[in-house]
Amino acid sequence: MRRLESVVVIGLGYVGLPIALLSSRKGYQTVGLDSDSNKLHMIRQKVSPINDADIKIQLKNSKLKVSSDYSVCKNADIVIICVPTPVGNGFKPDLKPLKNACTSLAKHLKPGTLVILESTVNPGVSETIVIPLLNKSGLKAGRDFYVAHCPERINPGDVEWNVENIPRVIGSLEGHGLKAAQKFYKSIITGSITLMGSLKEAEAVKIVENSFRDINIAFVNELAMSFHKLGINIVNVIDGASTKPFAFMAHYPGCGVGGHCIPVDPYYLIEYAQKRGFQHDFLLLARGINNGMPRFTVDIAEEVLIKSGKKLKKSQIAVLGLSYKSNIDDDRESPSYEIIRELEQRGASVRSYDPHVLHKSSASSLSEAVKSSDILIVATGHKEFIELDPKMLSEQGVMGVIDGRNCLDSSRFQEAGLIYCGIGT
Ligand code: SAJ
Repeated sequence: MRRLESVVVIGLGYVGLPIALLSSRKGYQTVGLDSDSNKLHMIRQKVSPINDADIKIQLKNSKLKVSSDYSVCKNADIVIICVPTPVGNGFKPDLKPLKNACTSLAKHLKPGTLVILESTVNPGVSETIVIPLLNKSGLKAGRDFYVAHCPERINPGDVEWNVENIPRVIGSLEGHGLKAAQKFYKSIITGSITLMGSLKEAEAVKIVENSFRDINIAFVNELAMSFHKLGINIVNVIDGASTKPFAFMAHYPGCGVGGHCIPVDPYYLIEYAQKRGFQHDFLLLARGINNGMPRFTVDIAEEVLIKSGKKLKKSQIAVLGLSYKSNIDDDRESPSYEIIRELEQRGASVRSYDPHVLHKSSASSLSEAVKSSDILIVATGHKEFIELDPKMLSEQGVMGVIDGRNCLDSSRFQEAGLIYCGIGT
């Protein structure tokens, strides 16, 4: 099989840009394709549109070309689709970006091209959505061009696992596509490559690994709500259970589950199975528990206020943290926004502050957010919040801190005379 030389990556987000840079660095003539002209301008100026130290460095020395013109696919041996696959209203999967990408690609697909889908989709999407749209090119998948699925596993903020060393799985419509995809990934990554028996199996792997995480988080979140009433510290219990060297994997409770993966991916499987007559009660139950954690967090804040003779209505609350996980600027599906909505619905006035998401913070500084707040809710475990000075808070009139990520040292706050309440601690 001749070495495939040229690569086009469609979608230059947190998944597409790393793989485009890697492919270019490994010697492939690589063109990144995106519809966002600002993003293309930044990349041409060697400025990273994503806040990732590694990407910033790679971009500086990269020969990656970028374009918004799908005709570049005419010269591609490999096209990697990395467009977003979010969920819309009612948590219904939104495949519009994927359909648009396939429709545009079909107009420029050349015989022999290997099309690899990296975006997360439910089982069956490659065969029932992607391939029919690409076949509109007049070429036939599996005969004139090839289709494989290699689900992305980018983990934002992870310093250990990156696009080059993360193990991957690959599924394909048929043997040639599978071999060609395996050969490509083998030439650019150091992580192991596992071949799956079909496109559907590869699609299911990603959904299952992320649903596994969601249900385990729901398990400890339910325990946290129970132990809150039982006066048992769930974090200590999880740490104790973690001393068992086998058959236990620690997850930790929090004020909610955010991000573009964990709270989203299970809905893909739920909807796909529902359409075929199976109800994933357990996945739906877990999603319900995790979606309820922002409300539980506000309940705790209300409990603390009532204990101090105050009401949530008309109280001043500071919500610290808007991104969905610590020390990154990604606020997609962040539970912080649910917490803010819930507080305002119950009549509290809210100031929000996140140094990583300043443009969406209502306060321009930590001190402005904290000033004359009755309660602080730490919704993201940013290092700036872990370093909060309890004495300063107490002097500012703060009476309580709700630690939505169980990330603070409770004793420091209690010694300063503040009421401290974690999630299940
Ligand atoms: N969370 C908890 N408790 C936990 C773990 C996470 O409440 O024990 C919350 C986080 O605060 C966050 C959300 O869940 O709001 C998601 O956190 P995450 O650590 O799962 O971060 P993600 O969304 O970046 O998930 C990615 C996923 N990677 C891919 O899909 C390629 C996921 O599969 C990884 O397991 C995860 O990173 C990881 O392990 O860091």
